[in-house]
Amino acid sequence: MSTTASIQKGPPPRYGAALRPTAAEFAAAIDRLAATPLLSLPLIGPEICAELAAAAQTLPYRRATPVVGEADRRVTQDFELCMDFPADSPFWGFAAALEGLTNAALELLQPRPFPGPFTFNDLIVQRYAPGCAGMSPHRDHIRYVGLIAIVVLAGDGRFWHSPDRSGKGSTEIPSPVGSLVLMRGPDLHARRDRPFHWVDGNSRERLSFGLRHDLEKA
Ligand SMILES: O=C(O)CCC(=O)C(=O)O
Repeated sequence: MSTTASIQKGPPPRYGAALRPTAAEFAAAIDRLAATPLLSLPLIGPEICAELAAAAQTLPYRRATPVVGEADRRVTQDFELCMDFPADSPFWGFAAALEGLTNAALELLQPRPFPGPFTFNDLIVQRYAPGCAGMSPHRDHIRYVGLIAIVVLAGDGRFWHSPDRSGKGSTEIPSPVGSLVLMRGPDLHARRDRPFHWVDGNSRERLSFGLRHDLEKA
């Protein structure tokens, strides 16, 4: 997946004040990721969700590859995606604001759970049609290090944490509109394991905004 532009693009980061957690609350969430591989928390209110959801509807989408991986690593994907954001898209400013909150939080934690400052250099909007199959159990690629942030902008559906690729014994992670699912990536808290997770059950169009750091990008 490729989003090559930096989050310096786009309008100034006016979303900072719209993010609900304080740096201390966000630091506490990152700290909890030492013991649990993923969690969710309220991030933004309905007005910002509606604004970003409206911006998401103007993006150029393509269908996700329906099946990736082979045999016991097969993952099915039933959604559309966009990784190609116009320079004036509000998603740049939003990403800059979340990156700012993340770094303010990391500054508060001793020892630092991640070496050096953190950047989100890989952005994606995913659009799930009502009644689609969603995305089967998978782990994010090992090159997405540190923190993985998934912001739910619209719709419904269930986000699951699974012990393995079978999906058996999964636990639902609450993901209402406005929430952030925060997931541990390699190198956070010096861990290398990655959580299995999956999405299903949306009856209304679901929009999510994913932010990652891809080691293979500058
Ligand atoms: O769109 C979502 O809610 C989750 C997406 C996801 O699991 C992923 O892209 O790895």
